Amino acid sequence: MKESIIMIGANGQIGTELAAALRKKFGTENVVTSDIRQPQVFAEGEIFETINVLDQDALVALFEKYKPTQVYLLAAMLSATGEQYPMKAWDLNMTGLLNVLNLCVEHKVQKVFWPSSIAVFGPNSPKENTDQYCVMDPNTMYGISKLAGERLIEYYNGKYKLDIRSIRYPGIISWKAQPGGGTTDYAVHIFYEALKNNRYECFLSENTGLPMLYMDDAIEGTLQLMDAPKESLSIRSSYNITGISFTPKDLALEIKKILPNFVITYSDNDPRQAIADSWPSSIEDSTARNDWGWQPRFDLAKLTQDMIENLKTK
Ligand code: AKB
Repeated sequence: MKESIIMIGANGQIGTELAAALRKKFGTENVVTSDIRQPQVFAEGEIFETINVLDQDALVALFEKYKPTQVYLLAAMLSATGEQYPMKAWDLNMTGLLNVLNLCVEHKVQKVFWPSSIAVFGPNSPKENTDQYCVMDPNTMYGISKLAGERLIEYYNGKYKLDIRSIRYPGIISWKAQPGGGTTDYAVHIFYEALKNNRYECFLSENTGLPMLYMDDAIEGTLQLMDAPKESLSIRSSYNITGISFTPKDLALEIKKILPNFVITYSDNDPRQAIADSWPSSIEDSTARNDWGWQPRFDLAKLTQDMIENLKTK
């Protein structure tokens, strides 16, 4: 059967690359991307609609026009910006999700993807190898909205049989599109600054460990989850997945192996430190491995090399 795919919030770090992967897999003519603003680059044949996910009428029109079989909802405000604008974060992350969930039920959409985050964990969650199920007490508006979203998608799956699938993304490292407004963003900015100025002032302290994932693995994992047979999915909230866990110091040492003159310094008193301190430093992902064969390929050395090679020629 021919797919009709809609991605909402497609211009961000993940959307940019996930949309490209979906176009390659399903055909450019079968993937409609949308965002609140036009993308900067626009390839021939790509279909784009300017949509605010909070605009109910515009969303209804989008669904009626394209009659989607699959929907990817990526529009969200991330952790650091969410702390600056908590009410806006709640509204975008929750009202946006509910708007899309209700339309997906109404239009009998076959499969839906919505990303959660390691931000669903909080200060009382285990710090190391954080389990799929454990104490979850997020203390950021972003984390609270993601945890509420997880409860909602499981509810919609049970009550309306909506086949919605989700991953708790850790920090995502990539070179094609920059992240914005997150706490894990340092792990991307560091590469730009290392290549441009040979130095980087990190907003997190040197020993702040966080779970991370290279974009290639994130995209492959997302497509794999969306392809998995329904019966194999034991989690209907959101799956823990991880690639590698490292600290700013570990990453700086790896960069120095390729750029020996690179210098990292650390700033004090950045509000993002408290967010990072409330999150796990590593997470456990055996359920994703068992249910749908999750298996990351990039370790710290490989991702560092790939980032530097690609950014040098960008
Ligand atoms: C953030 O830092 O807010 C995001 C995330 C971990 O969800 N990258």
